[in-house]
Amino acid sequence: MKSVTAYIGLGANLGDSAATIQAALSELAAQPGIADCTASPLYRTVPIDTDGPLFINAVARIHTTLEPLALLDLLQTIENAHHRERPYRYAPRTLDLDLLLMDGIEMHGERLTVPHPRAHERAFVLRPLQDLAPDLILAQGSLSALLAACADQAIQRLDTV
Ligand code: PH2
Ligand code: MG
Ligand code: MG
Repeated sequence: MKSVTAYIGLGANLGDSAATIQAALSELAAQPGIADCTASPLYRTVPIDTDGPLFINAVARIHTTLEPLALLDLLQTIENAHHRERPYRYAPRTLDLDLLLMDGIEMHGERLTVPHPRAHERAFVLRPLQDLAPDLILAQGSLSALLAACADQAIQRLDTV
């Protein structure tokens, strides 16, 4: 496949979440078929649609020659390497890597839906995405308009000195 731009959402709320997100970013950048990995700042966020510890979230932009399902396999391999467990939906997790967007790709499959069906209503995705791509427009609207609609979702940028 020709190289396309894709955006990956990273989240964690078990263990040393910030360290896990940083490690996952390095691992992602080192994969064959992935180039030019650029990370947003990290954010501390309140859990949405679930409870449990606060999350650390970020978004990465990559260029990839991988097909969507091959990229998903790779993301799940990295999650599993960080001992990701799935006891129930939205359970606290050591690492969650979600394929958010992929240039020119729209798919609705059993394993994977792209664009991510809930990205547009989650500040923990939209805010770091805005850092990487301020002019990006999703099907549901501009990032700034979508962010204004989820202003009630607490999110705090971590200052990396
Ligand atoms: N992920 C979820 C559900 N809720 N809330 C925050 N703040 N961050 C997440 O990454 C997150 C969530 C499902 O994957
Ligand atoms: Mg997720
Ligand atoms: Mg996930």
